[in-house]
Amino acid sequence: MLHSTLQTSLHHLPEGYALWATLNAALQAHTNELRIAACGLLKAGKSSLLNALTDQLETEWFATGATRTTVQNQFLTRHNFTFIDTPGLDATAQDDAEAWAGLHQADILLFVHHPGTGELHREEMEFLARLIQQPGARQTLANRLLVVLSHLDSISQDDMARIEARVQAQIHRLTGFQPRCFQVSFTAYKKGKLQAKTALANHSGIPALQTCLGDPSLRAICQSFRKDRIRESRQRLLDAVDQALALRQGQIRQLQRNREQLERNFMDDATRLLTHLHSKMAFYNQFYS
Ligand SMILES: Nc1nc2c(ncn2[C@@H]2O[C@H](COP(=O)(O)OP(=O)(O)O)[C@@H](O)[C@H]2O)c(=O)[nH]1
Ligand SMILES: [Mg+2]
Repeated sequence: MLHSTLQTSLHHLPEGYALWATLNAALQAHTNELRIAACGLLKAGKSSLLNALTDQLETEWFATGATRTTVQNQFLTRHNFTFIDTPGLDATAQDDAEAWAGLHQADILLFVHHPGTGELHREEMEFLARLIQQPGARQTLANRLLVVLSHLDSISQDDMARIEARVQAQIHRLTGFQPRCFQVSFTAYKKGKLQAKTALANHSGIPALQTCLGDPSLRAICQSFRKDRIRESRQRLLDAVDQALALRQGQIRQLQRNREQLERNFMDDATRLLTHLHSKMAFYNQFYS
């Protein structure tokens, strides 16, 4: 619960609560283990991917399914990371708000796309456009955003390569960079692991993603991102305060000008009245004296 004075102050800022919440999330996340969030459309394969990365192949900590299963962010800490599953981006406005609350705490973003649905959809492009605008995002997003194409098992190699090239081109046009891209199969990984078929598990693409996540250079990039995120969130809040103050000062100056004008009008009226009364008095004095 916010302190009531702060609450009242935020109320006067446009987007005040959102700016404060972003800064707060950045400050809270600062000392925690690195956070990896899966994001993407409904049924892209987000929850399945996180189950693979957190060894939840049979237990499925992150509920999967053909319907809208994740409506709240889900967290699980494993292998020195906290994994965050977020609701699908194309479901409801409430799901979107919840997903963004999770993404504001994330360091590494697994952007999961189902290549069976073709290239990136409008909602995915809009999401990426918003992502690049997040505080501190621009400097390091090229390294922290990992594109994951799921369903490698059910799509031909040619189609997979074609979709990957298209997705990369779309992201490059939007952001100016080409993120790393991983083609994965959750089902191949699960089968490979549960049946001790190492080649199949390796072929699933999940181990390559795990190696990338464990890379110390990615860790270092995330640490620098956290500092950028705090600095820029704080700056945006301060800028909003400055803008609100400038607006108020302008309004006060205008009110002062109005008051001065009213005073001048009043004095003019009063002077006219007095002059009029004096002349009348002079007239009556002359008449009756
Ligand atoms: N064949 C295949 N099915 C997958 C793969 N990844 C996910 N699925 C299935 O796709 C459906 C949606 O997956 P889910 O992880 O719940 O997607 P989410 O909505 O993005 O979390 C589920 O029925 C999964 O079993 C994959 O790599 N290969
Ligand atoms: Mg899910």
